[in-house]
Amino acid sequence: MRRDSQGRIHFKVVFYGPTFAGKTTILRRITELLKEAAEKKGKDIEVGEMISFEDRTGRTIKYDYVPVRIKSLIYEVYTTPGQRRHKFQRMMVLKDADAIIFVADSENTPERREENLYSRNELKHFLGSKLFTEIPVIVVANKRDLPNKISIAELRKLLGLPPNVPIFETIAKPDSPQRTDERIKAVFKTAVREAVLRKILKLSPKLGSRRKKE
Ligand SMILES: Nc1nc2c(ncn2[C@@H]2O[C@H](COP(=O)(O)OP(=O)(O)O)[C@@H](O)[C@H]2O)c(=O)[nH]1
Ligand SMILES: [Mg+2]
Repeated sequence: MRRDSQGRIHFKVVFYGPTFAGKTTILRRITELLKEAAEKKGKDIEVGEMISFEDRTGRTIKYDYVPVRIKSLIYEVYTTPGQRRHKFQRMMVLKDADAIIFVADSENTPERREENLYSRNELKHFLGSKLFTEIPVIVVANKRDLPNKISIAELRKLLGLPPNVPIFETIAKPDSPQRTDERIKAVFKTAVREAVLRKILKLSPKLGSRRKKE
């Protein structure tokens, strides 16, 4: 979270996960959906242009980025490049994240399972004990349209997720008739809500202890 020179508060939301899981595709769809909402809701929502740094095959090499204003708060949304060799770049994008959206690939092959696990372990390595505590993580199982998809129970076990962490099942593929727009919206809404809530609780610990007792 940071405050700009005009006093506006910015939150940083970062998409993380293995290469090819669908991070860029999901952010692109979120941008489109928010633009539709902005047309309807007028002054409450403002969406910038999404910037992407990709190689010739469409792989993210630095990050994707889109700024979004909802009412008085600004969300700066990034994706990380998933290929293993871009580790340093991922660390830079992750810096000061207020919420993370971890996108796992549901394809059930040994290679993709291994990529999911590698990415999850790397995130743990970067964030240590802050993972799931200080920094909220929203977990997405994308590509639920695939016939050979990993079961949610197996994915939960593979990623070692605490039982209270939900998994959002999505289909983001642009030409799929099954595309799960509502679920994709819910992923974004949950991420921004968690980012803001976590900060409020941190700034007023009394409120946090009251919340726990309830
Ligand atoms: N089958 C299927 N393919 C998807 C889905 N979402 C994205 N893709 C495809 O997966 C590939 C990688 O997506 P991309 O967003 O570039 O992945 P990233 O590396 O995580 O940013 C692209 O060909 C997408 O069209 C999905 O829900 N189902
Ligand atoms: Mg990408």
